[in-house]
Amino acid sequence: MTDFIVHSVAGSPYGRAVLATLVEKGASYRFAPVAPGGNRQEPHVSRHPFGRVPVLEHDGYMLYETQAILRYLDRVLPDPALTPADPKAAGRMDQVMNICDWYLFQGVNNVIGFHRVVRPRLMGLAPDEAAIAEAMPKAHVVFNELSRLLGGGSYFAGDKPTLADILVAPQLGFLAETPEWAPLTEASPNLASWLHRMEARPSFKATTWERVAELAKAA
Ligand SMILES: N[C@@H](CCC(=O)N[C@@H](CS)C(=O)NCC(=O)O)C(=O)O
Repeated sequence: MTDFIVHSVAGSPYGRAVLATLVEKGASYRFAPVAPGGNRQEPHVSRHPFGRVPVLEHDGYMLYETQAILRYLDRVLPDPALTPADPKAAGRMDQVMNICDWYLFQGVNNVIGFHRVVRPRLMGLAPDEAAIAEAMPKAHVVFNELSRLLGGGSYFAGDKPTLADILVAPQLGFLAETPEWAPLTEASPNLASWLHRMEARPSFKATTWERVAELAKAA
């Protein structure tokens, strides 16, 4: 039985974090594609008044905001745990998740990833080079800080992946497709190795843009 419904679009990094969490948990789910441009129209705005994706539906319970969804899934599907038991490690996980939302997505991925990947692929438009150049100083700060927090560890909050790794990896996966990736990771090769580690996981192989587009087509 499919317990979980994920309303999202193929290619959404936040949507991918939800799907990857469900795969990590071994849960069955249904992908419910939001039509192109339909995120700001009914029926989607009744699910998400801010017109974003993803939205999780579980037994009639509706939840948006990816961090809330990931934490909810970790509570209702406790095995394997994706939140460290140790308070300091859990604090680090929460910190990295907030860096993702406040600094990595806002002003970095929603500019560079949008102009380099989304605009050309979905809209057939050329990237705005000036906007990308303007986002680079902030991008360097974010990459340097994520690299510092990761240090020599395998994952951000211990020796196993947590919700932080699952939230950040789709965002960096997007940026890895851009020419900005090489200068951004020049001083932070640990982030590039970490991304390879994350992308090798079955949960990330199962949730690439192409794989989710297939799910959307079959829905
Ligand atoms: N704070 C939201 C952000 C979600 C978000 O911005 N999603 C993007 C796709 S990755 C989106 O819906 N963009 C559509 C738009 O802005 O029109 C969350 O954590 O779920």
